[in-house]
Amino acid sequence: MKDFKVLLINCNTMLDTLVTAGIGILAACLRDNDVDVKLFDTTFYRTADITGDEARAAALQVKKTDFKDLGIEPEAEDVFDAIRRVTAEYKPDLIGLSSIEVTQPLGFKLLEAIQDSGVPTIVGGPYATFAPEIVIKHPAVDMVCVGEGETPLTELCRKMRASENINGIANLWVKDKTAGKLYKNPVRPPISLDGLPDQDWSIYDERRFWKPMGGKISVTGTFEMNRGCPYTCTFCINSGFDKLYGEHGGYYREQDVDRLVDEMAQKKEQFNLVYVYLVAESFLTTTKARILRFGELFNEKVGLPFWVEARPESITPDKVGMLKDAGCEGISVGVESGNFDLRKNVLGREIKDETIVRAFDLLRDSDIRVSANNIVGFPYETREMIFDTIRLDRRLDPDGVMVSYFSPYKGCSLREVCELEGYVQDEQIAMDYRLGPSMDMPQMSADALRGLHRTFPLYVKFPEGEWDEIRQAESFTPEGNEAFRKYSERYVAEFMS
Ligand code: B12
Ligand code: SF4
Repeated sequence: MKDFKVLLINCNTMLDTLVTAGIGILAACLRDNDVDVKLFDTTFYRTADITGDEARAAALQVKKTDFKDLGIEPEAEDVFDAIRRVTAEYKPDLIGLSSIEVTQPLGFKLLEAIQDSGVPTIVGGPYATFAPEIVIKHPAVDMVCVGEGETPLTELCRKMRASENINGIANLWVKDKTAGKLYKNPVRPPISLDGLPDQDWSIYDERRFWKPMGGKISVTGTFEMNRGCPYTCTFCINSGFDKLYGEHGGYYREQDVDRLVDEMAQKKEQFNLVYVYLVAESFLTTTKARILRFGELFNEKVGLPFWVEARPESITPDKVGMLKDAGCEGISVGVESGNFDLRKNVLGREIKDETIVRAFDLLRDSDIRVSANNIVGFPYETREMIFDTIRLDRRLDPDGVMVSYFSPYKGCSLREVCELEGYVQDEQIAMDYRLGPSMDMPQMSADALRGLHRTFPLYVKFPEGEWDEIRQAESFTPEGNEAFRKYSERYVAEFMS
């Protein structure tokens, strides 16, 4: 056992199995610096009443998955007893919590449960990055990592091990409880992705690679192809990263394709992967040469089905051809809203309807499965505007109709607008966008939005002549629920089997 030990906590939403690239990379960086790492993973503990996948199935987005049938069941042990037990057994020198906004409340409770241990704690991830002043205030938190963690975390471990002063480490906010001081250090330039080690997956339970898909399990690996995105849509965290890393020339970087495919090939063998999830938030927004190179190498060395996300204007005939040749099985295209003015003026996406329609036409001619990603519940968005999205989706006729609630997460520039309008408070945690709306707005109440959200796919797929009946299914009365139940059965039979 090495002489410096870090307990990393992956504070994840319940039974969302897909692994996150960030933790695997952090673990590898620590290991390369001779630090011992153990992972405490909340994924398989009972931390919620309903899983994200269950919520998605109830809103007609994905096929219903019975996790029990797939051999995935929450642990019997209480998550707080478990973290106390693991901390007492492992005796770490540092505890590093990785969380996002929706898991931050659980993260705080986990740190409170082990506060007596006296082990220093550091919190990282998107919420810590964009709400450091909220996170550092918590009595169980000693340090916060703003932005990328690879270099600051390893520097912290090196300094702690050597008993050196840790107050000046770039990216870190450090609380000195004895002196009653807070050190807020600036963010260092973004790291070169080519210099990073491969993800260390030895820290994970093998069930973390079991991703339910279409009612069965696929052993899936997550790989980071790009970090960030060249765009800055206001509802997305990349608008925040762009600002945070502005003085360093921005946040977007691309991973070397040769290196990435080599890592995939090696992990495919080691972990028996059958599916690949690529972290590339706008996969096709890059050079043709890069996609071509990826396709050739991926086919030759990996040859697994994969799924990508793309912006409509990046979808061109030659890029679709390249995707097909590379074995791409599914693509999610960001439609977001069907109202051009809202897209342009509120969301920062000046994309014409015709461009979106052309993209879907191109994809229809390939045999790649296409989903339209829609969002409802933006500030200023009215019922009529949501119907613009429904009408646009009807023109697009995608295989999958995905609809999420807009959640004003910290870091997204639209969060600031929502706070100014008083729709959300500074310290309010925005909800998981599969589960429900975070805001009750004058032009769109939370209840009205819930009703439109659950019926959205019905409006898209069923004839307009049935819209009056579908409208009944928007209401949460016994009659409304019964109408929704009947329509759901039809929808699942006709469009999801
Ligand atoms: C891939 C991805 C997923 C994957 C994988 C899960 C994951 N958490 O990575 C899947 C599809 C499962 C997923 C699901 C969800 N996601 Co997601 N996801 C992403 C995405 C696109 C990339 C994440 C990534 O791999 N980045 C690359 C790695 C290297 O960066 P990283 O994880 O942030 O880690 C770095 C730093 O944050 C820091 N760090 C992280 N942890 C720690 C810990 C310590 C101790 C330290 C020192 C540093 C540190 O160091 C890391 C290396 O530099 C981001 C968007 C984005 N650009 O961040 C959204 C994002 C993280 N997701 C988000 C959300 C909301 C969700 C869901 C709730 C959505 C949903 N309803 O399905 C679920 C929840 C699951 C969960 N608990 O994470 C939000 C979070 C918003 C927020 N402010 O908190 C983001 C930011 C997207 C957005 N809306 O803008 N997601
Ligand atoms: S929404 Fe998509 S295209 Fe826009 S900034 Fe985010 S990842 Fe990029």
